Amino acid sequence: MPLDTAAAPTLDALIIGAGFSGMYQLHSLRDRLGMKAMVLEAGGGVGGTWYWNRYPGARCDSESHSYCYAFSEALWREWEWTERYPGHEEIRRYMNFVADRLDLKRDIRFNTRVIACRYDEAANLWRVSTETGEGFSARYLITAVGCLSTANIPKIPGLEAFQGEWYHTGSWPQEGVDFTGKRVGQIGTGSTGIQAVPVIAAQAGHLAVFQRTANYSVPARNKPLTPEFKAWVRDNWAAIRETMHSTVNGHPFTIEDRSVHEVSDEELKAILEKAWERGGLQFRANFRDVLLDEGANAKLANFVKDKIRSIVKDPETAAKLAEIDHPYAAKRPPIDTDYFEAFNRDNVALVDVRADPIERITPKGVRLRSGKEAELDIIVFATGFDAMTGPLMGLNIIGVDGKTLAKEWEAGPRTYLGLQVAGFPNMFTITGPGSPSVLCNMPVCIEQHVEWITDCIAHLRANGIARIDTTGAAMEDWGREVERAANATLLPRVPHSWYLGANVPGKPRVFMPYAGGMARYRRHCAEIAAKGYPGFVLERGEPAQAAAE
Ligand code: N01
Repeated sequence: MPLDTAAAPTLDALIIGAGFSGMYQLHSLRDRLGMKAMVLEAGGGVGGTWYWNRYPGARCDSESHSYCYAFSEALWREWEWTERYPGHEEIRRYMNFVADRLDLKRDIRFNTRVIACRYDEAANLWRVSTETGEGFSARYLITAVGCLSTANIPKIPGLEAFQGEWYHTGSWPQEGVDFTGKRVGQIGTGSTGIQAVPVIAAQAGHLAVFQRTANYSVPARNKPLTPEFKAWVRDNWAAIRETMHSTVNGHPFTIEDRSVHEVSDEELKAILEKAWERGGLQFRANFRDVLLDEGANAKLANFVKDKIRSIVKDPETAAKLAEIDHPYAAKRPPIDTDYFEAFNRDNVALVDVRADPIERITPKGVRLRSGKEAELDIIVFATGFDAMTGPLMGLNIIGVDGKTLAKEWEAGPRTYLGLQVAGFPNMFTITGPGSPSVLCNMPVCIEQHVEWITDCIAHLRANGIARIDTTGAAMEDWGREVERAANATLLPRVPHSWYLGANVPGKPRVFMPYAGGMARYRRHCAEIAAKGYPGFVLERGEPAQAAAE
């Protein structure tokens, strides 16, 4: 494994990843604190997960005016979104706009994949190596690698001998894929698969959708934004930001303070019909107890199942699509544009691979246990990600006394606040396991983490502190809080959820994100900083900074 040489540049901070988090972290450390910072990015451009996610129908489920940076009113006012939900091309255009506006690209090394990070205790530096053999060293290491960026490609025997083409949605070819007239098989019906089906179906000769777990979905009701709405967004930065900061999931809408049980069946139906017409993730925000109370949840779940049965014309297909085995929104709730409607097309077939599992991939297609074989030209894996821990494991991180993050997390991730891991000093993990991350509108939780880390580093530099680490005890305490918060909801009750790591064979089953809500988490982190960082170990020392070039 290549290691850096003595001639390698010494930086104050090295940031891995140029998505929402890495870009804002670079801006904060370089332009606010005056530090020498650099971003290493595997992709050929900015965008992080959006650099790779270019599959048909790829679009964010957060509304565009909330899926952007909110730290600067100037930036906010300069950019105008065109649709209710931003498509992947528009998100990349936005990320490039921000990178250019803040002059970030000069400190981002693209096409540079990090393969190893080692803490050099004697020098109190992180030494980082890349795939091409380059080495870097820095006082602080900040991982900005995202939560959903390591593709999960199931190990189905025979894939290597498949004679057609195959793709994973999370690393889609830049030039796109031409489905015209092709026989396509899509494996996976999560948020991604549900977005892709109608778009692929409109182009392909035939589409077979391999469904293992039936899923809820609510219409997105995407639409172009009106000039009035755009003007309202531009002029209401402070109020929208305040709402996003005060809500559980960092979205720009609040959760109604009423129980499903408080309303009559007629009222419930009227509320849900209206919410269905309005569309989007706020469907679940009509009641406070959707994720807290099984009975309340079942009423919403039944409403969605009825909708599925009313949309899908073939009763057998409708029954399979509506045979959902988990509470509504206990897995990440998808939203869609004509997903269920796609099954009314003559060229779309649902294949129930829970009843008849995929046995192998043959040179010609996919064979099921029953012996049935679907002949395919293209297989699309919409099979999700090795979420939250996968991207960090790919960095091969080694801390004090040669301990590896892989070994430390053998039984599941342990962190303090999702921000630090004991024995890995001066390393911060943006949206790490144990933080709200994937349960929150991402830019909101990213901004909170970046700002907290920046304030923390400013504090260390101002007080001559050379090393910050956390302790096993702090991680234990926080782990208990993460568990308590999860168990107060219906979220951990889904055995096949990626929140629990259950989608990756052999991965320990630990509920990874913090379910206590973004607003509560934000207050807690602020309190920790205000009290002088209890739970962290701060060591004085030579506050060496990177040499000027
Ligand atoms: O992945 P998933 P995703 N045989 O893991 C199936 C975010 N996102 O890419 O449920 C057959 O949810 C698997 O079946 P099962 C969002 O946070 C955001 O869709 O394990 N099937 C499931 O149906 C989301 O939650 C946006 O039984 C197999 C599917 O593949 C996260 O990304 C847009 C299989 C995987 O679903 C991940 O979503 C899209 C096998 N061997 C996604 N292995 C935004 O809006 C897996 N499956 C920002």
